[in-house]
Amino acid sequence: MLVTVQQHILQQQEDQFPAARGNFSSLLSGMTLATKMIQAKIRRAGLADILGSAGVTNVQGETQQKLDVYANQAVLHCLGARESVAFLVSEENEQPVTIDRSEGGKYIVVFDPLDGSSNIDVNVSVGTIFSILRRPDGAHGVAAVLQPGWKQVAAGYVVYGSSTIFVYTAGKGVYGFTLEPEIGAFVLSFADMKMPAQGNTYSVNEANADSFPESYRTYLGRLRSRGYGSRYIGSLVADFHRTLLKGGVFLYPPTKKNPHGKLRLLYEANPLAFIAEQAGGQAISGDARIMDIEPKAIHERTPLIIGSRSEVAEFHQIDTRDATGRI
Ligand code: AHM
Ligand code: MG
Repeated sequence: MLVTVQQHILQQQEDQFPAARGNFSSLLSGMTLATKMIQAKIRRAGLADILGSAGVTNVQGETQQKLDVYANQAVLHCLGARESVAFLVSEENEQPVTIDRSEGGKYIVVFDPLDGSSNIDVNVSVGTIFSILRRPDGAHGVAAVLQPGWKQVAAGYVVYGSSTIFVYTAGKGVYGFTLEPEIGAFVLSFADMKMPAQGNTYSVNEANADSFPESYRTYLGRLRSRGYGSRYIGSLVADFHRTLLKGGVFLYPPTKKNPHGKLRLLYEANPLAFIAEQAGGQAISGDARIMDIEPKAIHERTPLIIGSRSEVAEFHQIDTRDATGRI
């Protein structure tokens, strides 16, 4: 019999959060509803007038696509109605969106509504990424949101690819669900996902290689000399999803243009790091575990090295050696 994401989440809630009284599952089902709305819109891109730029830039100074705006509104709308939510923090909003409730919500949801959106116009996979945190007692605003990744209660992503796949962890393994279009439900298709301990590809924007720190260039040279192949889509969710299934490593190093890397700690690196670790992989920023970093700002960026245990460990070894000058 089919297991839907709703059934699975309810089961996990009973096992893991017996006191949650439906709050947590209601929150995750708000997220699945939003992503179904987003995927329906994406499937119609090219038919309706929804491709292209919305004519404005977001807080990161990036051009917002019409679908960025729609996806952000869909998540705000679907989660804003859930009682358990206190704050919503989006890549597209400069400040947290506070859900004003007298009784106060218990959870904070941090998300990238449409990752890789510059790929939409050319029909390449894009995604949604989210991270769920507990609201510290009585905490408000930005201070409530600035928590290290190890405090995440759950995290997940959706990849809008040749099929639509929802992957999440609530700290007890990683589960993947495929949207069954006939019944409109996400159905369990990947139980207890494990990342291979080693792979044979690396994934990085190699056009920036001249401005990577030395340790990254040494590392990539070593992988190449051992016959690794290269795969890079330019949509983090899609590149990560492949790495989760096939193994290997994804990197976004510091570059001349982006000295702290390009990817955002709270709603890109942390949720994917949680999933990677739950699947037996690792995620570091160079010298630090991603989920140990104490964030200082909501839209903070971090270098990211994420993937199979073996490849991430090898990078760490080279990076540490370079930093200390020891062989
Ligand atoms: P976005 O969240 O604004 O779409 O930007 C993040 C995207 C990631 O999906 C992807 O890994 C990265 O940007 C690609 O960057 P680059 O074009 O520099 O390789
Ligand atoms: Mg993104």
